[in-house]
Amino acid sequence: MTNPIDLYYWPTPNGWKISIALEEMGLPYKVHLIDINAGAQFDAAFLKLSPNGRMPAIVDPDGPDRAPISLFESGAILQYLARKTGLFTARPSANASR
Ligand SMILES: N[C@@H](CCC(=O)N[C@@H](CS)C(=O)NCC(=O)O)C(=O)O
Repeated sequence: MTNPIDLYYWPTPNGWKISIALEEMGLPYKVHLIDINAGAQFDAAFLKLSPNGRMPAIVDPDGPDRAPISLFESGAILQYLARKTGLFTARPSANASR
């Protein structure tokens, strides 16, 4: 079992893409709501994770070389999760944990 991934999320199609991927990949995760209607995407702490001021973003405490990594942009997050798990990709897993 890997440590939970932190998912910075609001229920929009871009947010759903990542929550669906995490569910289908069987990865544990914790949801942190980023209320984009209230401007939470512009909070300084969130901008450190997602400098373009958009959700979704993730922090994986078990990134490459077991070091934490943060990612933003849903396409980049999906590619990272696919490579981490070896699921939904034709490429071999670089960091298989399951
Ligand atoms: N290209 C980005 C787009 C993400 C995006 O547009 N997020 C929107 C919600 S779906 C957002 O955070 N909007 C807040 C804003 O623009 O202030 C991705 O695929 O992750």
